[in-house]
Amino acid sequence: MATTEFNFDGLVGPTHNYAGLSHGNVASIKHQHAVSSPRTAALQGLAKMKFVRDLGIEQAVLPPLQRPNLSFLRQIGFSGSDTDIVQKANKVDPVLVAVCFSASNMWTANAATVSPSPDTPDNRLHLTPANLTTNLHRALEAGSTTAVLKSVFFNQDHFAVHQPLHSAAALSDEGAANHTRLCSTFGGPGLELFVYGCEFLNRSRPRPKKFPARQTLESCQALARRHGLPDEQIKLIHQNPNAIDAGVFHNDVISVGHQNVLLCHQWAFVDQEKCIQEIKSQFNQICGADLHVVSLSNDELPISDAVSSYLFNSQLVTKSDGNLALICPTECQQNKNASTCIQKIISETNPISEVHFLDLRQSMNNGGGPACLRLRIVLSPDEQAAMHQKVRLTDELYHQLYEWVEKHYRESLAPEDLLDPKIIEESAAAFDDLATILEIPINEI
Ligand code: SUG
Repeated sequence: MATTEFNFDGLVGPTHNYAGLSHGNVASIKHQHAVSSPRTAALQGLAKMKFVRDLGIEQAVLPPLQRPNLSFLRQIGFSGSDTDIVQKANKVDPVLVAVCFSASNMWTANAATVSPSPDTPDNRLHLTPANLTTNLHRALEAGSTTAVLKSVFFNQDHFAVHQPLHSAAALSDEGAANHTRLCSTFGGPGLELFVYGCEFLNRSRPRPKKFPARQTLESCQALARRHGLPDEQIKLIHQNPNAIDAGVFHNDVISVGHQNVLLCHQWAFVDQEKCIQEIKSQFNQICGADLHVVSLSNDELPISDAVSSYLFNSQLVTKSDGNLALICPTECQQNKNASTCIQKIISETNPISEVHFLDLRQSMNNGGGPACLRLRIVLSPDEQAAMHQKVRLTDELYHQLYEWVEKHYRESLAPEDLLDPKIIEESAAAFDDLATILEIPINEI
């Protein structure tokens, strides 16, 4: 056993639906009110977890949060039976119902920012759950995600699970989707890139005009301070505001980094050439090696194709032979420019040697590709032994979860189905069973 990277994927919850809740997320808006398939969504997610594990990469699962979130409706003043409050909320605004049913915590790249122990002064793994302040349905995840992470990483000798940053626009934080750790070896020191969409307190700096910047400089600085990261091991990077306005609502829609590779679009960052040079030299100083930067021009991959294909939301993973594999959504195969770029990437001289395409259409329709569905956590052998063991994806757990989905999930879910009183009971039964399978009291969190 060595220090290695685990992918913690979010298990899709039984109320997965298309509500068009995310302003600035092109796919979410496009599929508003479409009929979803929670069962297919969950099985596609499980198939990805199994695929990654079968490549020889450590895989674990994070549970969905219990939905509908009826305590949210009660907290904003609705009263009566469970069924009553959903009906009452629907009369006020159906969006409130969609918010309380959203299964959005499946995108665990937004669960937290993670600094592994080789980077931190107290040699503990630090996690700060994201406050997800920008969107109401996502902001509701923060408290429960904190509780879930505390139950998985309960051992305080090894792990520090912080509280989310204050839920305020100036500290808006969307977690690992805007954070990348580069390194030579997982157990060696890393360079942590924090990408922000705006400087909230400095209005003179460029910011997007059309869509929200979901991550602020102020939150990035706070995260790095909290995790105790030395200045020389962090790089604060300004995301290109025009990219946000083109539908790049998180940095992981326009760049992906893994170990000694950074794959990005030419319009990912402000003042990109200078920024890349700085990242390269900082990487060299910390890791004593060269960083491979693979940059795609807008001629090769127009930004609209980057957004529709989600090429940069692919996962880069290290296989046991040391080569990197790119795990792309099938949309990349169907997009001519994306597929040409991928062929070029794997034939050029860089550590990426193979590509795999996975069908994640159910999640993609809400703007969630392969990389959105996973939270990367580097763990030493002692840390691996100290975390909650039931979340590690074994053959047994895969089969248990597969059967659990088949037993509890609906084949399809239309917007009006959220008003069906039976769905509340069905969902509660699913969470009771899941609590037993994962040995996490997810039904009480
Ligand atoms: O926050 N979609 C999510 C997608 C998150 C993708 N994550 C990363 N890029 N890492 C979001 O916009 C859509 C929900 C709806 O419309 O029903 C949604 O929340």
